[in-house]
Amino acid sequence: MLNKLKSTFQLVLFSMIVLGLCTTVNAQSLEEIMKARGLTQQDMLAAAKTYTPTGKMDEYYCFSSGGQSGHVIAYGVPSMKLLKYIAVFSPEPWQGYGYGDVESEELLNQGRMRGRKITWGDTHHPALSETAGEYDGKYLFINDKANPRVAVIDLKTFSTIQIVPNPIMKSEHGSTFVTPNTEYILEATQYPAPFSNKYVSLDEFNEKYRGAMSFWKFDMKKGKIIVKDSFSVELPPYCQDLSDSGKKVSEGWVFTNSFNSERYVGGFGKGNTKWQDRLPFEAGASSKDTDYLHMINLKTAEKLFKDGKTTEINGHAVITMKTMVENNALFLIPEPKSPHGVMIDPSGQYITVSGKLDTHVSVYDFKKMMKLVESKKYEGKDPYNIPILSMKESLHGQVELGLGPLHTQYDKEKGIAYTSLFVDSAIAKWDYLNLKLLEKISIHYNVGHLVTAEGDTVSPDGKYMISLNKLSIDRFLPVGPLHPQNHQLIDISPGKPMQMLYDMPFPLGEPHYALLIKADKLKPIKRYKKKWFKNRVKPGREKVVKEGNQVTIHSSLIRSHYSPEIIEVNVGDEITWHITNLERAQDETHGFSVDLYNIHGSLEPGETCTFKFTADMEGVFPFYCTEFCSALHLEMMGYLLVKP
Ligand code: CUK
Ligand code: CUA
Repeated sequence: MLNKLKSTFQLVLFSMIVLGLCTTVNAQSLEEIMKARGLTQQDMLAAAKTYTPTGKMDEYYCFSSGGQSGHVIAYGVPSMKLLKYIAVFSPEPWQGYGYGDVESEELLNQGRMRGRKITWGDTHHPALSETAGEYDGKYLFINDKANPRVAVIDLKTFSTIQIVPNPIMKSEHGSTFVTPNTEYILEATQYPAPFSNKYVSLDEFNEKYRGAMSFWKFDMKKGKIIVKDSFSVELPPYCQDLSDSGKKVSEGWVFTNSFNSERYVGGFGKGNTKWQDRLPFEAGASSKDTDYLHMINLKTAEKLFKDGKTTEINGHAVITMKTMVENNALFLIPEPKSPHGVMIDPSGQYITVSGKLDTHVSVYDFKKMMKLVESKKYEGKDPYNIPILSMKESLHGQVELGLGPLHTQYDKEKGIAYTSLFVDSAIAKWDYLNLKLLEKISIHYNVGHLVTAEGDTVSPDGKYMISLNKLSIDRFLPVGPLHPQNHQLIDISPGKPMQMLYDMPFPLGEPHYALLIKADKLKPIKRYKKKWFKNRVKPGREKVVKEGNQVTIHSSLIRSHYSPEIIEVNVGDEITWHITNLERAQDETHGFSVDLYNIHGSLEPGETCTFKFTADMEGVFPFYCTEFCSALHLEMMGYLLVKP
C-alpha cells in the first residue's frame, strides 16, 4: 500500500524504478494513477518487472504448444507480448501456409495419414534441440496427439520444415522430447491400438493392441528427421503418458509413465445398454493403486535396430518387447496410479513422477534403479514378461505436496523443483533432495504444465516460471462460454516468496507444454538467401511460357508492382506461378491473392514461392498484394483473365 511508503524520497525512488526514468517523475501523478486504478504496491512492482518499453527486447522466448489450433505460439518473456503463430499442422493464411503455395502444400502432404490429408493437429509438447543437454536455439519440435505426427520447425525462419507421420500409432502423447544431443526425438503412444491398420476386436485387446515408443533419428546438419534411421520399441497396451530422456548419469535411457495398466476397455456401448452396467473407462482405468514407469535402454535398442533385430510393420522397424526383454533393455517400476508427468532433474539422477490421484510426488533415484537392473533383482514380471523393479527400492522418497500433482520443472538452485497442483490450483516449490515442501503459490485456475526458464535442461536459469492454466474463469473480459486460457507469469527469484506478475489470455487453443529459452540463443534471419530457391526469378527475366494447356508464369514483385501484371489464359489451363519477392529491405513482405481461387501466399523478403492451380473458372480475377507494404499498396495488383 502507498501509505507504507514512508517518505516522498522513497516514493520518488520507487516511481523511478517503476517508470524506468532517469529523471524525477511526478510522484503525485503516480500516486493518483495507483489510486484511480486501485493498484497496490505489489501491482506496481509486478508492472515494473514485466513492463518492456517500446523498442526494448525481452529476455526470453516462450514457445507454447497451440493445442487444437495445430500451431505453435511464440511470445516474449517477461513482457508476455505475442510474437508469432507458427503454422505447423493447420493451414494458416497470413503465412501463406496451405493456400496453394507448393512448398507448404508439400509439407501438409507429408503429414498425410493413410492417404488422407489432415488439416489440424492437437499440439501438446514442444521440444528444443539440445547440444550437451543445453538448448542450442536451432530447431523446435512439436507433436500432434490426435493424428500421431511430429514436426520440425527451423528457428532461423520460425517456419515448419518437416512433418513425419507415425506409421504404427493411432494416437500419441509422450512427445516431443529429445536426447541430450538431439540424436533422437521421442514419441510415445497414448491410447493402445493394433499396429496394423486392420480391425481388431476389443476382445483381443491384451494380445493385439499395443503401445510403443518411437525414436526419430534427427540429423542436426540437415535439420531433418531421417525416417529410415528411425525405429520403435513395442510396449504393452498400457496408456503410455509422458516421456523424458535421461541426461548426464542417466543418458542413454528413456522413461515414460503410463495409466490404465489395468488394460480396462470400457464401458457403456458394447452390448451394455446402461452405462451403470459397466464401469466407464475412467473408473476402470484407476482401480489399481499403481501403474508402471517404463524404463528403456536406448543404447541397447539402437544397437538392436542397427543389427537388424527388428520386425517390419507398415514399412517401419519395430523391436518387439520380447527382444527388448531378452536383451535386458526394458523394465517397469510401479508408480502411484494414473500419473501425469515424468521429469528428470538437471543431474539426471532424480526422476519425479506425480500420481494425479495421489497427494504425493515420488522421486525415483536412477542409481538405485540401475543397481536393481544390474543385479537382475526383480520383484516380478508383468503379463508380457517384462521385469518389474521394486518401487520401494527404486525410490529416493515421496513428498506430500497437495491435490492433483501433475508436472515438475527445475530451478537454478540445486534440489529445488516446482510441481503443478491441478486440483489445488497452486504450484508447490519443494526440495526434492531433502523431500520438503517449501512454499505454495495460488494460480487461476487449474494448472496443467508449468515451465521454468530452461527448466528441463542440465542448467535451468530460475528467474521466471509460467503456469499454463486450463481455466481462466473470471480473469478476463467475458467472450461467451468459450474462455481463453490463462498463462500466468511468476517471479521465482531466489530468497523471495514467489510473486505473480502477469496474466496473459491465450485465445487460440489449449496449450499443454511450453518452453522458455534465452533470446540471445536464437539467430533468426531477416531475409531469405537467393541460393535457397531453384525457381527464383531474376529481375528483367519475368515471362509467361505457354505449352499447350501448361502455363508457367515467372514473376517478380517489389514495391509496388507485380511483373507481369496482366495474365491471360484459357479455361482449363494448368498454372504454375513462380513468384520472387526481390525486396532486400527488412520486413517488406508482400502478399499474393487470386480472388475466388482460394490462393494466398506470403512472399517474404528474398523468398520465392510457387503456386499451382487449374484455371477452371472463366472470368476476370484481380490478384493483389495483401500486405500494406507501401503508400501505393492498393495499386500493387494485376488481372488474371480466364477466357472461355
Ligand atoms: S499434457 Cu498432454 S494432456 Cu499435461 Cu503434457 Cu495436457
Ligand atoms: Cu506489396 Cu502491398
